[in-house]
Amino acid sequence: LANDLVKAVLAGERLALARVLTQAENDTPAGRAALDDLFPLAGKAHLIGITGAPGTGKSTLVNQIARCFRHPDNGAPPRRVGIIAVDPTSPFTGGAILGDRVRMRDLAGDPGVFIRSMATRGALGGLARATSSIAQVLDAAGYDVILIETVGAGQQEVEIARLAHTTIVVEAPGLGDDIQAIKAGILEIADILLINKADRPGVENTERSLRSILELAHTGRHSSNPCGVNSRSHRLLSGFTMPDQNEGWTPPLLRTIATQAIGIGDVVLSISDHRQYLEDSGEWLQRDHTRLQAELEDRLHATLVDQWNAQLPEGLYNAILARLFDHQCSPNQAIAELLQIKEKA
Ligand SMILES: Nc1nc2c(ncn2[C@@H]2O[C@H](COP(=O)(O)OP(=O)(O)O)[C@@H](O)[C@H]2O)c(=O)[nH]1
Ligand SMILES: [Mg+2]
Repeated sequence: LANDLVKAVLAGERLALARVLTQAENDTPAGRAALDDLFPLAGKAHLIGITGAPGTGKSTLVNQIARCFRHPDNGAPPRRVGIIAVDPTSPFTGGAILGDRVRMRDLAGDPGVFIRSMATRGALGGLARATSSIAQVLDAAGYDVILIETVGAGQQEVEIARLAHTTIVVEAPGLGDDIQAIKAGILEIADILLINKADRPGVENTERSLRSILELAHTGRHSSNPCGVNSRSHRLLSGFTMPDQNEGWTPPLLRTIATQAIGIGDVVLSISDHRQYLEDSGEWLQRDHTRLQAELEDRLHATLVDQWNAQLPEGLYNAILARLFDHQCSPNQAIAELLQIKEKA
């Protein structure tokens, strides 16, 4: 069945694509089988993350950027565009998702565009995993450019940025900009920095504070590890040196007015400049490899924990946890005991 569905996806059937995406997102056996079949065809798409605080205009920008890729004004062939809207702010109502659909309505009916909205369910790692699966399916299905919109909330951005070849950070005037930017700590992951809503008062202030933060961030590049792996993966990745992110690339700071389609051409130019830079420097491959290794290890961790959980005698975990709470055993002793049981089983 997975195979027929995969054939339909490759034949360009949108309903089949939607079904495979749902299965991949939910990590069902059928979804995994489809991904196994599709994976050899993935690895060509340009993954572009668009991140920033709610209301900065990300969805409007995504809509405009997608239109630019669909209707290039330099005579280049149109690119097929996949859009993944990740919205952890509305897991229950779906309100924001509906809003995004409305904002992206210009693209509706274009067979070269596929829009996928996701709500988060549960864990952070789960979201990154599901987003990655969805990107792989769209990539294999022949979408050249995949725009991934995420709401700025800190750690989440770093996780999703690890997925992307190019990360666009969106700011807007009047959102308590500088403090917000520092707090979110997402400027360091920016390959392209946008000040959207440039029609609003306060643009100069925003630009000034962003410039100073940007300079700081890039002086500290070598000591920081903006797209580094989380501590959970440190052991397996310890022999793996992170490339010096963005050495040789200075993130441009651009102004846009997404609602009037102003400045979008420059954004798309910067995107293709960045792609060129990634390819010339070898970073394109490095980023791909870092991403795949991180995904492998993330899934490995999850699988091992699941397997271990399945073997664990009922109630043992809680019993050991209670002893830990009472300081009758240390965390390390608790682990030793939990793993010993598994070996005996
Ligand atoms: N004045 C102004 N409003 C904008 C601009 N871009 C987006 N908006 C508006 O800002 C609101 C939030 O936009 P949206 O794209 O949903 O932001 P998101 O939450 O970051 O995805 C909407 O009402 C947009 O119409 C802009 O450049 N200028
Ligand atoms: Mg949005």
